[in-house]
Amino acid sequence: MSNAQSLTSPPISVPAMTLVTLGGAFNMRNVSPFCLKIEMLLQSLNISFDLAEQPDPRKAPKGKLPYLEVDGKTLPDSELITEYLNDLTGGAVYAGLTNQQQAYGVALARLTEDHLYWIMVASRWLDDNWWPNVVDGFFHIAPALIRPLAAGAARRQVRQTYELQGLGRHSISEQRGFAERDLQALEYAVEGQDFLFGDTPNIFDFTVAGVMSGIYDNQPPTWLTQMAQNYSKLQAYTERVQEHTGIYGRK
Ligand SMILES: N[C@@H](CCC(=O)N[C@@H](CS)C(=O)NCC(=O)O)C(=O)O
Repeated sequence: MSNAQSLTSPPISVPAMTLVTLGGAFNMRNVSPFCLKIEMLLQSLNISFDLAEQPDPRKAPKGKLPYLEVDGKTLPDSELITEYLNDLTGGAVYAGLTNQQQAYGVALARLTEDHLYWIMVASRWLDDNWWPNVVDGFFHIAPALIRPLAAGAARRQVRQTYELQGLGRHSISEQRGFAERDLQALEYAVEGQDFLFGDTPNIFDFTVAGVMSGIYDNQPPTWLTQMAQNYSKLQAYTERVQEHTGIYGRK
């Protein structure tokens, strides 16, 4: 896909880029918050790019998606890609943000990507009722004969990682409590304003909306989707960010 539409600034001269993403699943076009965030960022910077899909993260440079192909090199990790794009554009990513806004933005990014994200992952992978959707969505590419084996091994790894992270050591009702507090904090952060810091969205909005799009739009709904639907201002905000960039997580 090529993007040439101007949102905020005139096109700048940049090297050809391909954003490699996880692709779609669960009725979503782009199922990875980190990939969606970078798609939104590239679009808002008015940088032309191609999109490619790699449904097997093990084949990505650090075993995770997204990564950016640029200048014959691969650049993994959405935060490192963000820093690269900020340098490339002479600081456009954080332009106009005060130090305090940036500090607050980083804190919200850590909340969504390093805490709430894991609850989202668990709500898909570790809920026995939802698990068949993961097998269909992520493992349909595996040959039918080894599909249950491959999916089961990956699920054990997710369970282990969730335990190690710490959230996996809590009961479901305690995990629900952590999720409520994250969602409430995000709703308080966005209520009464269009975007986090003014009338146009920036990288921190893309970060929050990337994760929230995954929570609101995966089909069928997870227990976390149902919980998040009680936060109507957060849902409206998530829609607003996607509408503004023209980049949606859902199909
Ligand atoms: N810190 C990384 C996280 C990326 C990430 O966790 N991507 C997920 C998809 S949403 C992934 O590739 N997971 C595969 C795995 O962990 O094995 C970033 O910001 O890019």
